[in-house]
Amino acid sequence: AEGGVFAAVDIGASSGRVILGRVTSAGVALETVHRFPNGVVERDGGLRWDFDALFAEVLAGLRAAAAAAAARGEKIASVGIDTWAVDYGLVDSAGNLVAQPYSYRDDRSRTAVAPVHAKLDPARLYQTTGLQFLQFNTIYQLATEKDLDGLQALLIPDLIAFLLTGVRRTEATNASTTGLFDAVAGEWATEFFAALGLRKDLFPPLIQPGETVGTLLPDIAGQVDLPPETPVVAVGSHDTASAVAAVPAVADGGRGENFAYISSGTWSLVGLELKHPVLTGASREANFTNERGVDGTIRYLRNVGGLWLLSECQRTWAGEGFQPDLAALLTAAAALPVGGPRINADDPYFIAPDNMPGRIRAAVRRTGEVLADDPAAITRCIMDSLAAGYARTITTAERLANREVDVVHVVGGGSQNTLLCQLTANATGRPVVAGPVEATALGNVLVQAQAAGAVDGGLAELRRIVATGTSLDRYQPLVAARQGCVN
Ligand code: LFR
Repeated sequence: AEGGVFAAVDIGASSGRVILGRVTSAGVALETVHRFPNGVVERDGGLRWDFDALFAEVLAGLRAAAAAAAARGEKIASVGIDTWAVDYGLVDSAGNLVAQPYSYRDDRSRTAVAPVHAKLDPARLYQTTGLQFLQFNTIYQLATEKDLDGLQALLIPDLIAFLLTGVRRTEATNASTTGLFDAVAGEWATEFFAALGLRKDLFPPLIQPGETVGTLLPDIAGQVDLPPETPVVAVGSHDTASAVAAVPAVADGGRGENFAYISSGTWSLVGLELKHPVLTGASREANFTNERGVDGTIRYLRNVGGLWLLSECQRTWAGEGFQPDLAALLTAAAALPVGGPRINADDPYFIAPDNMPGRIRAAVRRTGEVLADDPAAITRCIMDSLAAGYARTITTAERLANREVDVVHVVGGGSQNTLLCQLTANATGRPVVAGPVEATALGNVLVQAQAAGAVDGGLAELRRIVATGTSLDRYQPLVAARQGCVN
């Protein structure tokens, strides 16, 4: 590959992978060399991530990447890491992780919201951080910690990078999800640390996507069969930042495409890319976030519920001995009539795991309707509710940011869900362009390629490369369906 070979570690809430990305002018060829499951585990009185197991999988994946590259006589130019946001591990001065990190799905942070808001008014928090309110934002999780003396908090991708290199940094796109980051200045919001009694150096110093964290520790290099001079490069370590960087929106006739994006996986992250944050009261009331993207962009978006709703249903059904194949389930759901019951997919009621079909039916009951205890009907309800949530969110984003959207890009796992994509086109009344499914890994690889000097021209060039190298599916809105006549 003339542009270089890069290893991407990409871990989501339900699975992780290590991918080799070969960059050429014709696009990026991805080779998945290692895949492993992930999920929250009940441990020590809370919902946590089994981080030790994840880190062992990262090492196994890097070893597989080294072998795959060596087999072709290639050299891995660098390693980049992305995961979900918000969560952190606590590390002592000797560099040991003191406990397995809590998951944002653990309920403990809910009770910390009021005490934090008593010290810092939510309006003031929003004016500085521009962060949407989610009960699990890092700021609330930290408020539940009893003793942070002598400990440092490392966000999950930063923790992996630290264990690989021995260097502690906080990558900026992910720092912007903590609730302790100034959206305008692009720095830590030092005054909030003081107000909450947190040490200024609780998190390591910031690093920007494209900068080098460090090189592999000799012991790690030996374990994974890579040269110790292999750099770990900071990418958009927040998975959503990497995914948005790889949205294949291309400038058309000299003007940028007016696009909205939906990064569709466990969550649906729905919004716009902006140059400047929107910190108005109306934006706060609509609970839009101003998270940082690569190249200093702002990801102006909302967390709408996601395919978590469906994967949790499937887990419950499997436990009851019913294991429908996803394609069959979606076909049966697609055959049901339009206008069925809906839920509010972003209700915090759906954050925790377990008995999702029952909770969805209960939520429908509260709207005065009835949802059959039938997997196809429940699946259809989830899809209709997500599509309605996307449409509402995009319309609100247009109003709040004073922009117009011509096209909706869906990237990530959900881009393969044809029912959801068609319902999204119908609900938004805009064409939907679906793909790539591996946007996060592509964004990770391309930011590394840019850092290596193999790609030049910023986000626009990254997106052109993705668009050139991916076959995209297009969906036109069906007007009749919007009027409730046919599917
Ligand atoms: C998506 C994501 C979202 C974040 C949620 C929790 O994987 O990173 O952007 O809000 O997970 O961290």
